[in-house]
Amino acid sequence: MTNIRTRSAWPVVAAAALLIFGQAACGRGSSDDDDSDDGGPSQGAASSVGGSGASPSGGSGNVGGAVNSDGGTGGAPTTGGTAPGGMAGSVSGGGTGGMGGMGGPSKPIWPDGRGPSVPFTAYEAEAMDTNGMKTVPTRAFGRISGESSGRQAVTLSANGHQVAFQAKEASNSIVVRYSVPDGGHDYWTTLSVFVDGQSRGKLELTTRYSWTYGGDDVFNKPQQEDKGIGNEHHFYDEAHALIGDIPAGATVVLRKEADDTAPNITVDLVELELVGGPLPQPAGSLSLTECGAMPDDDKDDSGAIQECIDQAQSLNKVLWIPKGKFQSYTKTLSAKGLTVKGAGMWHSSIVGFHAQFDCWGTGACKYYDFALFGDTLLRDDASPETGFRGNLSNSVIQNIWIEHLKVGIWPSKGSGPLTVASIRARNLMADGVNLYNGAHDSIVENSHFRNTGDDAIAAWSDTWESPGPSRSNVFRKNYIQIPWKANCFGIYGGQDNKIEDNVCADTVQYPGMFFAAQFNSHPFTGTTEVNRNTLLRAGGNAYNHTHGALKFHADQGPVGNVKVNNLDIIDATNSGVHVQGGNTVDKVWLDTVTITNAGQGAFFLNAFAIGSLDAVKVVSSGGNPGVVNDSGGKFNLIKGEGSTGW
Ligand SMILES: [Ca+2]
Ligand SMILES: [Ca+2]
Repeated sequence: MTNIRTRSAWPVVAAAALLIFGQAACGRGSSDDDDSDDGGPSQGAASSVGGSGASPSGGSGNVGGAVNSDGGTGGAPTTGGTAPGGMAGSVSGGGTGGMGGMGGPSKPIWPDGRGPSVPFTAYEAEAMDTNGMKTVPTRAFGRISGESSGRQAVTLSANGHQVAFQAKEASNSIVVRYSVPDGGHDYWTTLSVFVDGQSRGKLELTTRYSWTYGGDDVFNKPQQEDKGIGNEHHFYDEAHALIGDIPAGATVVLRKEADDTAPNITVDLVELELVGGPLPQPAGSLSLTECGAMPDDDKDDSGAIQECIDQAQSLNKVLWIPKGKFQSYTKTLSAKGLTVKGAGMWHSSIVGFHAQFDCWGTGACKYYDFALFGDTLLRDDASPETGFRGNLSNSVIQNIWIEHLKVGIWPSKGSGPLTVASIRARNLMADGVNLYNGAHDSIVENSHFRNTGDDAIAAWSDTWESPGPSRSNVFRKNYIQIPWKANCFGIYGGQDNKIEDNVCADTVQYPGMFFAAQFNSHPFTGTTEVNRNTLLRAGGNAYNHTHGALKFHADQGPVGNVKVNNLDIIDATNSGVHVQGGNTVDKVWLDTVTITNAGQGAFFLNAFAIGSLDAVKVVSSGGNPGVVNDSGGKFNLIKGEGSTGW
């Protein structure tokens, strides 16, 4: 069915919105306690689409083309049974031969000019040499492959199992995306790292931030941690470390040794990066240590950091975060018109549950070159847990690493302009960046998002006490991987927003790009432009529905004024382009779009879909290239010049 909505999410959204308003009105004094400015767009998004918790059917969701090279099964998750956690169970009896001749891409395929320029190189585990077992590729929800980059990983289940690969470039750091069986929030284990045969120590692994349970209807409830309700998902987390020089051509090995005691360790991918030394302290800046903050001692620095923030503001100085790990355990940090700089995202970090900055007053908060490593264990939309929030007008967030928070960046309504550049937002419980309710003239660029628990990048034009639609925002040159819920891009109404030169890969349950009249959004006005993007293995199954890679959902109202140019949709899990909802979709133009190896058709027009869509130079090939039209003739797909294959 289309257009079914449950209202259960609305009280949550409304509560969050109220708190946002309260924060804006109260300023800093109360903001430490009640500044809940995240809340809910996409949680809204996810929960209000309709349906109840049932796990999506794997079925057609696994058709998606080249990835499913597992010998003619159509990619259906048929092998492996149900080992604990649904992970090792996906290991095929075929052992290391699973990928056949494909070899596995060591990095995604996208046209030049799309995606960010990043300093790291990614290596997919399934392309490495291994004596472990490659997982069977699948798009199915609840299977570890389904949440894997490239939809495949390698499980090391015995001592001595390893993955090995050659570093293409000189490096000195490592990031490992891994999964281990759920041991709870206090479970820590290790994985051994070797370079050219020499030990480089052990990475610390944990299940503190991974593993969520239940269907679509419990994602924001306490039961999300209850193993007993099954439906496990959200398997992955990441470890990172500076491990000393790795020459180009060196052999890097990740091995499960006897004292790496997890029952098994699944490795999805590795990133290597040559990290520069710590940046120097800016002249005239105020260092955290001058206020008594002490790094690397596991003792709370919240008070000292706030003292330094207050001093830096009154003295009009830059606040300096030296090299080291500072703790913010007890108090969210409140800034106003402040510039904060660190020694680099690998060198300076603020850690702990309150590794969060609230910007208040007139905004103008600028943050550069450090990391926020939070301690959010579950999704609770009554709790803020947002890395950067508040009035982010005339603000900058650049070269920042955000991890293990609920939300990365969520400006208060009406914020802008904000520049978000070259950030890494990973392993979150909800959105990466949400330009909420009237956020305007802001840019999110050259950034990397992975494993967000909701939209990686959203513009939610909520109408609640709104200053107007979210407008004139630009999302460009980003690389988004594997949101474990919701979309790479979620655009809920708005005016004149642009999505350009991005790459989105491996959405687990939902579209790569989602344009929806939903969550009481303003209408789509002006022109929403979507230029030169790539969607790889996007789309998925949720709420008992198959979702296309590019989706228009006229849920609460019409969707239109959207121009899509130069889009490549590759190996869509379901349809390439999807139209749903009982309201009109019109003034949607596709021009120069390739749809390759779609699982469910180039187009999927839901029952009750009405309106029209213009498709010029839309070329579909491979997979299921045709049109699935359930609209009963009420939706007019206009096949323009140069369109073939469907
Ligand atoms: Ca992988
Ligand atoms: Ca400390």
